[in-house]
Amino acid sequence: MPKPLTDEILSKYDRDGYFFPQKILDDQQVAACRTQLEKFEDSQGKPIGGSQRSKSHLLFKWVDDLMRNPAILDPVEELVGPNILCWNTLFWVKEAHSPSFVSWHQDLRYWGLDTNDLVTVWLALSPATLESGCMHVLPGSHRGELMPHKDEFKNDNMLTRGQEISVEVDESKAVAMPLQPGCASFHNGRLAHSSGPNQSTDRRIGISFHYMPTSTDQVVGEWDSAALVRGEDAFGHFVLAPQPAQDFDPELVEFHQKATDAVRDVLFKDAEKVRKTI
Ligand SMILES: O=C(O)CCC(=O)C(=O)O
Repeated sequence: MPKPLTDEILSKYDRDGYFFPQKILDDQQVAACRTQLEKFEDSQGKPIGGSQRSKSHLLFKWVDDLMRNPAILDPVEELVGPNILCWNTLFWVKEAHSPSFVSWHQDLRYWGLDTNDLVTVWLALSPATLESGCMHVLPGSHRGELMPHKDEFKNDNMLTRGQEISVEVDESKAVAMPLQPGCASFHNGRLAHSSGPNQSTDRRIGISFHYMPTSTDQVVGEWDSAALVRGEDAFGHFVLAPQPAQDFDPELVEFHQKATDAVRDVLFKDAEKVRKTI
């Protein structure tokens, strides 16, 4: 069996904190996912939003299936080891011609997780291009101390607190990560990243999956949950999330509410303002 990641990719990840593109889904699978999302949006008469964006594997069986897809987990296992939790799954939808953006930030600054080994897999379900606002990363910024951030709460910022790195980011060193539908980027949770508005005629649809070793602990919130997606959990730091048998299973909807409230409390810790949903 060939290794899921070459030695070259592994050393690039170690040095730069990211790699892309990694093919995950074929065109048919991408179309099936997009249809599921957009059928749901049609049924509720509005785009996915608020807390539906977060821990979405608890609401949608197809997202839970994606979170456990071996094409994602095999490379993730090479990066975080055999016992893997998925802490969150998040939708990142920028509508066509939308000013929505994501300021420069480092995720592990805000998540209360005591690991350096968290990996984010960002999967494109529509073209993520320079025009549609693909992600940019700052190579090597996962090393050393986390940078200081400040909260700006700008309206079009998709981040909870509009948090942004408050020291100068040398954008001339930034690398764009354009992705075709069905491809993913992998980046370390300490890596600085951002993205611009969507100036294209299609929606830019992505889902991020946040994987970490089972040894990780939540050191800010008192209660937190994560899905065990591979191996065993010998630590018990997180309540293990149930797996949906169908979309919007009532018991899981209740669990989702509790789980996303807990994430919101961690994300807004010490913030001056708190949004009701995340
Ligand atoms: O979707 C984006 O543009 C940003 C995503 C992001 O910040 C993340 O996945 O951590």
